[in-house]
Amino acid sequence: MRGVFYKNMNTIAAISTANGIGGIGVIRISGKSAVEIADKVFIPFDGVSRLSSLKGYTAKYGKVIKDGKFIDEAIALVFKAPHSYTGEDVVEISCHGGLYVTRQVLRTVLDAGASLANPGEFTKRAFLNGKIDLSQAEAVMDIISAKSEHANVIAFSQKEGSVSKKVRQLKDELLDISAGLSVWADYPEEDIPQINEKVLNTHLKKINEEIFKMIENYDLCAVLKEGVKTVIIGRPNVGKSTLMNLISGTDKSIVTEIAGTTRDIVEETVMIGDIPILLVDTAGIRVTEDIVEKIGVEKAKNCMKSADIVLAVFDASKSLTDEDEDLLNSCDIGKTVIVLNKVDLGIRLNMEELSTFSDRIVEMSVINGEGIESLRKVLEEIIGLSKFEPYQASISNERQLLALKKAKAIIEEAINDVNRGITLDAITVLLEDAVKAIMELTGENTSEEVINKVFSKFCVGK
Ligand SMILES: Nc1nc2c(ncn2[C@@H]2O[C@H](COP(=O)(O)OP(=O)(O)OP(=O)(O)O)[C@@H](O)[C@H]2O)c(=O)[nH]1
Ligand SMILES: [Mg+2]
Repeated sequence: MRGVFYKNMNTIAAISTANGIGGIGVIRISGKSAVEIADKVFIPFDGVSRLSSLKGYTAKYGKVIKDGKFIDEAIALVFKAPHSYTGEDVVEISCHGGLYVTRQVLRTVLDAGASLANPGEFTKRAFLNGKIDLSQAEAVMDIISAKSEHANVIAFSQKEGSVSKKVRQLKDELLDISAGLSVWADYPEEDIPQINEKVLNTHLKKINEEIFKMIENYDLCAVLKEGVKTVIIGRPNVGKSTLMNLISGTDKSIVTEIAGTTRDIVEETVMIGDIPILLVDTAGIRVTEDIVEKIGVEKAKNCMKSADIVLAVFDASKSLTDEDEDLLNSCDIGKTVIVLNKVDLGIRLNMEELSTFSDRIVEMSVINGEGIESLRKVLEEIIGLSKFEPYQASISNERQLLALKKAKAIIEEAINDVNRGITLDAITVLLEDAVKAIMELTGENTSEEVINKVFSKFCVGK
């Protein structure tokens, strides 16, 4: 379907800058009448030229007018098809970034004949016109929403075509194998060397390994994009809220020497190094008859279950209590970091006993800001940041993950079939299905419904 729509699509316009007050606001117009429509509303100050007489990549300073009335002064930038974001003729009018004025300029452009763009319609046109594939279009959205350097690097490498390239490579390899199989199956009487099942198996396994690596990298990418839910837990008064405030650099959580100060969930998004963390402070866990505190304790326990990482805080200056031990027993140690706080008061807690639960122990004096660097290192290690290769082809959403999982399952079936001596015809069919699944990543084999769904998540103007 790509490439077909180009000539027939109407001309669309929208405000492409954020919905708010800014230094400038950009109204983007795209389609075959973009320049003609812009000419109706924009008059260059030089008094002679028209936008339609300009070459691509040219800007003019002038005024936006409506029915002869001055709306704003602006710069119009002309792009000529196919050398534009959408692949169509595009005019971008940069005016003053006030809420009222940008809307007035947009209204003027719409009155001159453009239709209001749907969410993501500019990027959708770039896709339909073959400027970018679906994985690159999705990367555009990821770049816009990236909250950290890592997330931005992943999105940018996808936008630059890392996934597209990988898809092409895997597709070519699978098609090569499948072509070899077909030739052999179709012309058995010809003098074609017999397919060596061992070689075929090795080849398919190598492809599957590459797909597996992409799937594995996905979890890490998701973490870097969406943030890691990290819950601070421990019995009352061990310094959980002090830790929350130290990491977040705020005094959002109330700190007092009274046990049972925090009774509700307190959340804050923070960065540790380049990792976005959704940090959650909770009520101290203890047996209590206080109705409000009881609810807080229940909430804390639930939070612990849904956390990616648990920071279990203990008071180093006191022996482990029964409450501490209960807590340790209920922790999923694989995702737990033991924070041994208040080391400034001396360590009275039995370290040997504690280390039977986990060797991931960070000594801290949170009140003095000590130990935060060690905590950061341990967090990076748990998240697996050292294994992360941002420039690898990294998929970035569930849609892409599903397509890859589908391809992997099909190839596994093919490998099993080869081992069981199933006819090569049947294996060829499986390999063709695997190619189709892989092509879903780039949108070459994706239904219109899915494509529409992808673009509906964009904002208007992108
Ligand atoms: N000496 C010392 N005191 C600390 C340290 N960290 C916290 N405290 C003190 O311990 C007390 C309790 O701290 P909080 O952060 O409120 O403890 P909490 O675990 O949130 O307590 P609850 O909300 O009641 O569960 C306060 O008086 C803090 O100043 C530390 O590293 N050393
Ligand atoms: Mg607290």
